Amino acid sequence: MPANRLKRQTADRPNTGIVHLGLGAFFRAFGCVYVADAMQASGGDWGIVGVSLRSATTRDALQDQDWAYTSVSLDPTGATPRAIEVLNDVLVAPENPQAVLDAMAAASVKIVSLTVTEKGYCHHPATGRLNADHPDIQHDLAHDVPVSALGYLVRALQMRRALGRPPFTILTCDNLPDNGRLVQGLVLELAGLIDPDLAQWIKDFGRFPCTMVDRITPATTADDIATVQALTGYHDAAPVMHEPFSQWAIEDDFVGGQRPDFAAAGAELVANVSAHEDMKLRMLNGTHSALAYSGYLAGHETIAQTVGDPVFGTFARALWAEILPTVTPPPGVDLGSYADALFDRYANGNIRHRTWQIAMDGSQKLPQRLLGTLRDTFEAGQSAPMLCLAVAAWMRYVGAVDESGNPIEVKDPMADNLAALSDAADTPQAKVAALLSIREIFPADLAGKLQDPVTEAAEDIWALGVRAAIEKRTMA
Ligand code: CS2
Repeated sequence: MPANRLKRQTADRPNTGIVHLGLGAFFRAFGCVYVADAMQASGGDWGIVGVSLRSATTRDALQDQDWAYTSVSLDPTGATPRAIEVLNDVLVAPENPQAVLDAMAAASVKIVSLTVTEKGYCHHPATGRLNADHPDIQHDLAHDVPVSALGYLVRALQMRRALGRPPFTILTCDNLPDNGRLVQGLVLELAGLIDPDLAQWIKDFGRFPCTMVDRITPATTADDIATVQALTGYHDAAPVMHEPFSQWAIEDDFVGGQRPDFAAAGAELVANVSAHEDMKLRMLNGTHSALAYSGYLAGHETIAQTVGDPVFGTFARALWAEILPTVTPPPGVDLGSYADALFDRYANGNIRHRTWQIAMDGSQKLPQRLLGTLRDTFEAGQSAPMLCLAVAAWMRYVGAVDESGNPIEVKDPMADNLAALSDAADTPQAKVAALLSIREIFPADLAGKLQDPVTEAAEDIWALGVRAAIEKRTMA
């Protein structure tokens, strides 16, 4: 271990009030920072136990640092590091699932928060219903010791009920519409299959606030570790790099009203978060995905490089022009200014957010990022050539060969199925028809409306390349 290894400085260690499932870079750059700020402002026992549902990497990196790490805010001209000391432990679920359940059932724990990504909810993206055939759900129905995030939630709530303890609040921080309602429905569905009385108890006493989370946080790289060493003089094996911007809107609905003083940390506590959520999912995540597929195909490695290419910069603006009419702004927000601010955030050249990273899991992301917007646009009698081009770019991308003929490593739970459907079809038109037939992503009525405009875009992408296909539309 390097002599100058980062170590926790504060002896004071609040009790654990939060267990977080899915401790990736995003939550360490976001939720942990808010909780640290809330405790600094108002105190409280809100120490966090992080849980990795798969790999031991984060635990292995952080344990020699006594769970401290550096959060680095990157603006276009510089970097500001800050030590975060809010984690009390990191557990690796597959190594010791019972330890995770015990942590979640502890009397001091009031909140279980989650960032498990879209696919971690084991649901059908098009309907929001539980995918009871999912292998992890099948496993969790057959065994007391779970593997899925939903399984952990339900089994830990079962333990709490048996122990006479109140449920914890389930605080989802994933980019899904009505994320609290969604996880509530899924937890109740799974609990109902295990024990209907348990489901009723969760329904009566559980709380599932919806949230809108926002901070661009690329995956940490080896270069970032070297940057932090140069900045701070110490070695941190797992820093997190993020933009300065941060926004958290949370429905103020917690079991017994118990939560950190999030408002003191700058979060917005609201009665209903859906306007914030729609705006962010459609305007940020929707354009992020559109730029990720098209930018990747055109050879751009990061979002900053993509929007720095004038054709794609214009594409981003043209996408917002289509998206804006479908969004109801949250009180006091001007959507034009919001789009301008997004553009500046994307253009921040110190943030190396890879198009390949954002392109992951498109089958789980498209419905809430692009397809809801398209549905509303068609219902209003309008067309949306840019959004249709984005869907076509995703179709080109999941064929797993880029425009120079190189293979693409497509990360998606449906990757094999997507590639097989694409490969079996000879023409762009046939590929579009085959992919639109996936009902888990495209409901039949929407698929019908997408057929012609997406085919038109696909024909141009396959014939001219994505960049020229965009140019043809934005110059028209
Ligand atoms: C991105 C998001 O990876 C992705 O799909 O669109 O992680 C995005 O950076 C965050 O939602 C920003 O808050």
